[in-house]
Amino acid sequence: MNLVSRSARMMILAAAVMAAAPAMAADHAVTIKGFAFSPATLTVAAGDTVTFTNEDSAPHTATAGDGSFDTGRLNKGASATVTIAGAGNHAYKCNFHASMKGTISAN
Ligand SMILES: [Cu+2]
Repeated sequence: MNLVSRSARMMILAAAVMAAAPAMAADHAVTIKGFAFSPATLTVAAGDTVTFTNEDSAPHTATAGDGSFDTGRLNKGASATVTIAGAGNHAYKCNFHASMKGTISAN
């Protein structure tokens, strides 16, 4: 076997492995700062994860109204990663501050 054919075989093998593997879930970031979620609206693919990080001194949560995710209490500097399993629009809020709202739309 010469080097060219070995290289071609490796490329074919790699392509086959990539095609067989399920789509990789992406991670998205939401920052909580100044008593607001940023970005407040976010579109993801179902199965993706979202990491919420609290940069405020006050504790916050990101709690979906439909129960699909909940970070629980995030103290200053804390973060939590949730999986957005279901498609649709998931409105969420902070359990401690009713004015803090966001929406994650999953396709
Ligand atoms: Cu809050």
